[in-house]
Amino acid sequence: MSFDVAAIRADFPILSRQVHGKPLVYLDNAATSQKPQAVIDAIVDYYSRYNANIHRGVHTLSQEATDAYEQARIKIQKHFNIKKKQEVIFTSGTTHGINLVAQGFSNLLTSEDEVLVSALEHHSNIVPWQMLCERTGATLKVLPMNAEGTLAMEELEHVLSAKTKLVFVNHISNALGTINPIETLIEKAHAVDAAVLVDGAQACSHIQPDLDALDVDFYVTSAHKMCGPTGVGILYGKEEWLEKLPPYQGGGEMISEVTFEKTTYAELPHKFEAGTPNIAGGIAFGAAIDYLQQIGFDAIANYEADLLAYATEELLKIEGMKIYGTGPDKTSVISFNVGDIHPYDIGTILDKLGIAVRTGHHCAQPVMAYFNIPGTVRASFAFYNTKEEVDALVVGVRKAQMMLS
Ligand code: C6P
Repeated sequence: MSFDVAAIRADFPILSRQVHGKPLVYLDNAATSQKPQAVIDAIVDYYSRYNANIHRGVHTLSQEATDAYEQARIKIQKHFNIKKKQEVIFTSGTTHGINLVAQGFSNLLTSEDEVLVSALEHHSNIVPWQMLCERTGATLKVLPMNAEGTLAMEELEHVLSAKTKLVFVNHISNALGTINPIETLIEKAHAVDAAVLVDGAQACSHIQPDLDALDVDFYVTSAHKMCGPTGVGILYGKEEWLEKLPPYQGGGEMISEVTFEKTTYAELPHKFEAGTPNIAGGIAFGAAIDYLQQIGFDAIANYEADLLAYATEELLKIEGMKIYGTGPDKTSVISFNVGDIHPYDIGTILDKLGIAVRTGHHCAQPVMAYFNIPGTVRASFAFYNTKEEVDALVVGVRKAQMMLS
């Protein structure tokens, strides 16, 4: 069956709008994806028909809301091939998940320990660990990158040792699109008894990770990158780790019993889910997973690979085009500069043409520092983008180049 991109686009109401009088060409999918009608409907349905707090009420609405929310957890569990449903913790997104784990390790590290971060990380997967090191005295080591924008795996033996207690790496780099060799990193980290957290924020819209097969200790992602709503995501953690970590926040729903003398905590996953969660968001996350599964991740990967190859070829025809992130394994992200034109100027002209890209350091300043640039223009493609939109981008960049040179 061929990939019917026109039918898919019809599922996304926003894709038919105009920006500055031009059809929207949305190429900022790495920042956040657009939402299909099925996801929008799930949110409207919850608020119109069964809005209620969960896990608390005996009344029908509360039970319906609780069922829908817990069904979404099970959908997520199955999607990521997670062994136990209590290993799925709802969060507000990737940043929340990483901070939860980093905070949890505060009493598990000493000044003798080391933690290892990759050079390709988003600030969300650097700063919480730096804060952890400040609290514990542990040392932050960095696995360097190379000119292709891939990890310098040959350096691993110099930065990973018996002192390493934690390794954190993104599955896919948001700044460059590089797919990192997480299987190898997990295996090598486990060989020295270090736990691994993988930041899957950029991965889960392109591939379907099998977390059981990966044997990863923690995996975090955000629904909004996967056609779901903002303000919701998951932390997966192996049960033995989640049992070991203390609660992140205290409050309602995360307790078993409270007295003024002592509080005991709820079982997983509730121990980490204090307060009223983003109920509509969790339910709509489930709807987003249904939607993506119905399209199929093999179909998505094939279509996006084709789009990436076409866009790379066409953009490279532009004089002065420099693409950052040229490794063999990458997803549909193209980070580039043209001559010495500032990325912001290109982004502003593209916007006038209805084309949405991200410009700047993409919350990955160490990656930009490595290339000695202030930032890039980043075009990030989703399965609902088309070759015609790639052509519009290429025309737009040429126009910007003419105007700015
Ligand atoms: N990257 C981008 O334009 P949140 O904001 O918590 O949903 O995700 C943070 C985050 C963590 N790790 C990676 C690899 C990411 O790409 C992101 C979000 C967006 O690249 C917004 S900065």
